[in-house]
Amino acid sequence: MITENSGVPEIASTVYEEVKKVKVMPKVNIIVTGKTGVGKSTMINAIFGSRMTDTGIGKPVTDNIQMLSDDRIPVKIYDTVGLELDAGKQVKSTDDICGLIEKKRETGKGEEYIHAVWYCVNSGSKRFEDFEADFVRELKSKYRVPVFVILTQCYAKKKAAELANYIEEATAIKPTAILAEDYETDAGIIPAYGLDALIEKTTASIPELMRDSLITAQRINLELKIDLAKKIVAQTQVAAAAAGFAPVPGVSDALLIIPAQISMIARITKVFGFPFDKAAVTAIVGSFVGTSGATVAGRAIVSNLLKCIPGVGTIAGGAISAATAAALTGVMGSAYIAAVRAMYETLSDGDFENSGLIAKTLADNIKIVMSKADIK
Ligand SMILES: Nc1nc2c(ncn2[C@@H]2O[C@H](COP(=O)(O)OP(=O)(O)OP(=O)(O)O)[C@@H](O)[C@H]2O)c(=O)[nH]1
Ligand SMILES: [Mg+2]
Repeated sequence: MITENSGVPEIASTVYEEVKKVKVMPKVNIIVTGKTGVGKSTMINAIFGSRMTDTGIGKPVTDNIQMLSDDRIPVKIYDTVGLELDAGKQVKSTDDICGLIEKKRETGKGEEYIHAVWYCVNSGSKRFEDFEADFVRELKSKYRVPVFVILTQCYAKKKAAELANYIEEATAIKPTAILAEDYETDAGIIPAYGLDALIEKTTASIPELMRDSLITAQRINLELKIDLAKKIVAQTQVAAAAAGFAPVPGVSDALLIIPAQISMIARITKVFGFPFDKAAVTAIVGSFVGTSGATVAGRAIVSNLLKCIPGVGTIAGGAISAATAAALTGVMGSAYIAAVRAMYETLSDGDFENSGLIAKTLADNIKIVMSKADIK
């Protein structure tokens, strides 16, 4: 149990045990298909990070379908070998995809189902073929899977608009225009765009249980991650308010809410996809302690959080109301989200694997946020 006199190492150990208990999320299952070379792999990389295509390579499901998955990411991508021009192969490929959807549905387990199909079309192609339109319509109406038509490599928006109109007429689906990677032209660089909208649309049309998985797995839409983190804070505030009512003799009430806050930090960390090893945990706990000294970290955490709540001051005898318990938790949650946000925007693809860098940057950011009283 964490007491007034607990030090950073002791609290960090407790946190670390708590982190290990955080439930593994179910994997959201997405089929990515379209003709060869449209940019499927480039898009998967941009959305989920290179580790998805580097380390997740290679489990053949059929001749035409490969499953990409990585233990650390709650998503399974079924990457299909391009739908070829040859009519025989087209039929084989589309049959394979429909077969996979049916097979997964037959399991009767919602977590196993295919939750979305991303159908990619190169925005530079002259036409959207009839067989493509038929296939997309069939996925939608017969197989009842949310289907998104994606116009890839969209650096010439005007030209792409014509194709988009044609596709919408043929399928009744408004395509999402994307450029997964910056595109270099003689006139300058066209920055990547559109993937955040794709993630937002997809998230909105999959079952709620899978929504958190997709938000966690993707790295493109930071706002969705922040919203999910805020939801976790709100849930924890309810739990903390309840703990505020259940006094334990000899222990400050304020300390009783720390375990709930600990699992809050752990859950939020997972949403952002950071490695959370012991060193990172120790750095995070240490940064909430501030400068007051690591030997009495328990008390220091609480008094640091209290500083940020106007009108509360110190707590006599450690008794806190449910409202204060919720407020303390809110401060810790908001501080952590602010610190993560500041860091997230500066990270590049490979940095996510660098737990030393993550630990240090996060700890520094928490200190900065906590030193300003106006945490929102
Ligand atoms: N700059 C830029 N290049 C892209 C983009 N999308 C695709 N490309 C390029 O287009 C080529 C094909 O992209 P891939 O992602 O390999 O296409 P694919 O659909 O996975 O191809 P297959 O797996 O062979 O079916 C590569 O050279 C990419 O670099 C993009 O958004 N921006
Ligand atoms: Mg590919």
